[in-house]
Amino acid sequence: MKKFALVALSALATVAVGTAQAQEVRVLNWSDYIDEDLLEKFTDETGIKITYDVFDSNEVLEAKLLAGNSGYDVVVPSASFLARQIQAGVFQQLDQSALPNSVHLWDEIKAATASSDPGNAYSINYMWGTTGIGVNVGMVAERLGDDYGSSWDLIFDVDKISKLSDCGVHILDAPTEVIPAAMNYLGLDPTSQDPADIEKGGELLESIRPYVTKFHSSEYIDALANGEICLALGWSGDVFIALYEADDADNGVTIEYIVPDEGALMWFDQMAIPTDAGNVEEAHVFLNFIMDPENIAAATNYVYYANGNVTSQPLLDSEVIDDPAIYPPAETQESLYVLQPYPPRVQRVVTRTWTRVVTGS
Ligand code: N2P
Repeated sequence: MKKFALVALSALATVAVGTAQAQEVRVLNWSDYIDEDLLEKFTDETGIKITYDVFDSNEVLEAKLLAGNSGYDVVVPSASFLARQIQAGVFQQLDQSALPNSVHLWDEIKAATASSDPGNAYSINYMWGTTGIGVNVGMVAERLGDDYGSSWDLIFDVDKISKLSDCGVHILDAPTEVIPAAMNYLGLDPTSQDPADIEKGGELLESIRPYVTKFHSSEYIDALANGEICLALGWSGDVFIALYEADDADNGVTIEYIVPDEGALMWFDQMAIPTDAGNVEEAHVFLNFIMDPENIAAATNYVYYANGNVTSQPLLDSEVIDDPAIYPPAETQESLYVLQPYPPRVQRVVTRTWTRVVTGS
């Protein structure tokens, strides 16, 4: 009898351990986008194991999601891509009752993301930012003079970029962000979905292509910080990571992030749960953890991107919340534009134009 009781007990224990181990969440987020200590904190607090992978392209994420069975429970597309993915049935509606921390979300950002995700039914904002220019101050001043300004002409004026080519230029491999920036520089509406406008943006990009060292969306952080390149068309927080990396290394490199005078793209990265996610409950626990003001403040303080959580703002370092290039004041916001998703027909024009720019064919 005693023996039986022991066996039964150990069977129970095995079941309990088995259940605890099965609790996991698989997250696919942008590279260089979180303080890894937060992931440890999540597992410590919830007992849920986390698998965390990274990507650096909306197009690559979209291909994975449309193929189905991505194996992920939480993914982070930009809002302008999310809208099309919702329509394609890629995501499930969030269970709001499992997300009490959503009371901390910032109405202004919720209003902006609602145009891609009506009622914010499928996603929560993780971070938002701008697509602008990272500059190595010393190297650029040496070639263009101290008054090199804050215009997109650093990238799009052949006369300027050709003088910077020798110190290294990276441009994001992000067609739906870079082509509209070129259109904007030409005085066209950057949000235009007219193929003729998109092709004009492409032609401008082809004219500067000989001076571009690389089209890539994450290597520029270290390259800027080490002084390997002097100019990058990149994302706000990434340039700030490079800025503070160089500062810490005390390597003589000074980096500046510019929101160009002519205006820039303001984008929103949204956390969402795929329809075929295997760990839906745990995914909600993760989203709720991210919306805890203390946690999202720690993430923002680490990656220098603004977030969509209003309660987190008093917890932000002043070098973040008070920097107009991270949390742009109203007057800067007026020059920012937001992209709507391209219908498939126009998306194909964007993709074809971009292939021509990058491969020269
Ligand atoms: C993080 C880049 C995310 C911004 N390194 C692009 N949506």
